[in-house]
Amino acid sequence: MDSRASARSCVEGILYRRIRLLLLLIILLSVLAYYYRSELGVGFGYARSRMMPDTSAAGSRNAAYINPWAKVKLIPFESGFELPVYLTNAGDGSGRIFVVEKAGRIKVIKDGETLEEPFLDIVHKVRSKDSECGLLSVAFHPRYKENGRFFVNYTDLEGDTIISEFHAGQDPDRTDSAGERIILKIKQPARNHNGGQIQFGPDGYLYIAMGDGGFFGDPSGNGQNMDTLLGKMLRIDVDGGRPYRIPAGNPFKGISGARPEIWSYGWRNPWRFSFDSETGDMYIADVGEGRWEEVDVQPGGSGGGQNYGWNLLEGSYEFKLHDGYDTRGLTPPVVEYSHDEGCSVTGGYVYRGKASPGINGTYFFSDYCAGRLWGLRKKTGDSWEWAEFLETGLSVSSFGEDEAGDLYIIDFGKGAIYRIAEAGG
Ligand SMILES: [Ca+2]
Repeated sequence: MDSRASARSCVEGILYRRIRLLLLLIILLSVLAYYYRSELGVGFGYARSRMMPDTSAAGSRNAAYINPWAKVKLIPFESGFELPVYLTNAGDGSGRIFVVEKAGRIKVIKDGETLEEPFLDIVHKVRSKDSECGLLSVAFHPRYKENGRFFVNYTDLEGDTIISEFHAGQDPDRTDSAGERIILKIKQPARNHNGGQIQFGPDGYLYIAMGDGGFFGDPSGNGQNMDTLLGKMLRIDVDGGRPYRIPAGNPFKGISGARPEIWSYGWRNPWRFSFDSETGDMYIADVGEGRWEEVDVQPGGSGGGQNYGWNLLEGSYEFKLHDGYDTRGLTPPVVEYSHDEGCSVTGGYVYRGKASPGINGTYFFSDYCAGRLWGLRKKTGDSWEWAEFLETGLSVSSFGEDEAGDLYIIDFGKGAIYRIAEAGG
């Protein structure tokens, strides 16, 4: 072999190794991109158009899509927040609004002004660097005014879910983070699908939405496994017993092989849910896998125990349905939309404020990628209609409600909050 040929083969060798390295890098990046295309981690522009199945496996109670029944606008309310993921009120007559920042802070808006010092700061306890981890929500006890108790949901430094209680301090706008009492710790197998919302129901019990624990497609089948709290809606009584008591009416209490905390099951990642303050109906927005986003509605006083389908179904369509499975026992969504229209549903609230009568009874929700403001309302019986009210252009992480029943929409990316109001009214 002469020196030129040897140089060439050497160059070819280097080139070959580089191509191999490049291919490996592309494969690695693709895997990472897929893994992180999660509920709060947009930006990879993953495939939006998918093959759509032509038949629903679970039957349909799907809402009819119509023109909006009112004109709605967004009024800039407050900004300057750092990755806000939730907003709520304390129900204590103070009129304050509490904004949850993902890193582990709760800020207070008082008399229209954001206080510099946070209401709660647990940044040192929270793992927030992954897109679906962090301080995810706060719920004030229905008698917060008397007892000062409030509850948070966050991922701890190991990435596990913590539901814990804090107590208001001397200064009503500041809380000592040392006074934490952990109510529930739930091991998380992966960084994604941690659920997020906690909320007191009209029955005074604390509801906790738990995602399926993550990875893809619910590999352990947690959504349908009654022996785990993952992939479930939980209901606990924080007023009786320590750390909590199982309410007498919980549907799986006393059933062997089932965790008594379970209120409903078959959830993938119910990031946001709420109760209609007038009817007690529960609205749950469950984030889909690769094709279907959904909103489910459970009538007030239903008694719980419903199976919402995951991972047998995604939306009302087959996902990992066993041969011959009778889907009649599964509760299909009221609204489902494909990934041609969004990527991750963000559940909101039913409007029951006084200021905008044209949207009374309308449940507002959105999508983190698409930013459309949708409304859903019940017609008669179990028939529903939904409509697009606005194209907001926001990356909607959550909605929130103040003491007057006014609703807010949160832009995660820009850290801004808008109030939803009827336009021209
Ligand atoms: Ca479902």
